[in-house]
Amino acid sequence: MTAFFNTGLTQQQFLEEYWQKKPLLIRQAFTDLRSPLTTDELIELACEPDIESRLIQQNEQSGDWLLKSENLSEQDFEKLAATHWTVLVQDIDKHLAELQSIIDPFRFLPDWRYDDLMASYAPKSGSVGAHTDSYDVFLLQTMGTRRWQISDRPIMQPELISGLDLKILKTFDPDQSWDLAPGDMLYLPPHFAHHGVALDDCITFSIGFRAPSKVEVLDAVTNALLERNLGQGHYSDPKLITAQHTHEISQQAVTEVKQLLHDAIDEADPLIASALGRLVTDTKNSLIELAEEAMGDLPTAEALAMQFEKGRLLERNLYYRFAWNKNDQTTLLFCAAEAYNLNNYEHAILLTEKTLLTEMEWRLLNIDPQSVDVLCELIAEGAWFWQDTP
Ligand SMILES: [Mn+2]
Repeated sequence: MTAFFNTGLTQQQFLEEYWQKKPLLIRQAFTDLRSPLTTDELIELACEPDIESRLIQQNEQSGDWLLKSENLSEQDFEKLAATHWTVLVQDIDKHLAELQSIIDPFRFLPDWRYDDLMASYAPKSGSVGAHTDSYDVFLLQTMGTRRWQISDRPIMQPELISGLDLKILKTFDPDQSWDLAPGDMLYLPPHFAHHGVALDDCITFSIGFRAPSKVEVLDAVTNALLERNLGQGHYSDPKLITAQHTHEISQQAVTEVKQLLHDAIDEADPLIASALGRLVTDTKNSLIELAEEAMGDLPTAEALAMQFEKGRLLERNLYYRFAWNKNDQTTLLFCAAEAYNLNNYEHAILLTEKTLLTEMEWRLLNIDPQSVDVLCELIAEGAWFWQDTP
């Protein structure tokens, strides 16, 4: 049984008692934590054109909010007040590979549920306002102190301040308030209102987990049916009765259509795992350009063998998402919204969990030409790339 930080809970107990159910404050989840990045480094990342970031200011007098989410530049930061602003940078776990170690203690949660590590800096009184998220999140303080106020139950249909680009609650009555120091961490299930205000210069890491919505899954399943020319059966009504009014859509017809939808989902049953895998490994829009920088020609197995013999290493591209699924017949590996067939699920583990492939892993993969083909395709895709030789 693996411990869940220093809570006295096992990871399984955390899942049973808190995950998606209720908040959990963990004092000193990370002991002796020193912020892995400085304020200047964070601002520098925020100003990179390819990196998704936001600058949020609040007018101290009026309380009005101002959001800038594109083309952030150093000049934006020079003009800021001493207090009441915050800068947020998404996906820093991918931009700075060394931050993967912060994510490691969360690997007991399925990777396909994981979204990103967001870092935010705020001087005193900086905040993004009280809000809810549809995400599970772990809020880890890495520098300074932030006061988190939260509601102790989910708010499913929050009333928002209108006319803002930000989703800020109209009213917020906190039930709890905690001051988080470096190393302290707060877990919040989806829809729990929260409001974090910097008490001094502070950096907070948000380790966020996502979940697909019903319509996203429906869309993915519909596309899977269409690709295979399935789901083509039409509505039928062999028990039709005479219409009283010729333009009426009867309630009976609506019931039949509902059944038609259920039938379509049943027909899609063998495709659901693949549709889900492709959906959840789709590359984030904001990361596509960075991800595809590593794209190249389709290599041959012989070329791969030669490179590995030279001692070269293949590195996994952190901008891509990977997942796999195994049933009685086959193993599917997913990457960048594509599905690849494998004979061997152990090879799926290698190709999705390892960050580096050496000649040793190559020898394991090379027993199955199917696995080698998939690796070749992943290299062409840029999902695995040759590390520069020093
Ligand atoms: Mn939030």
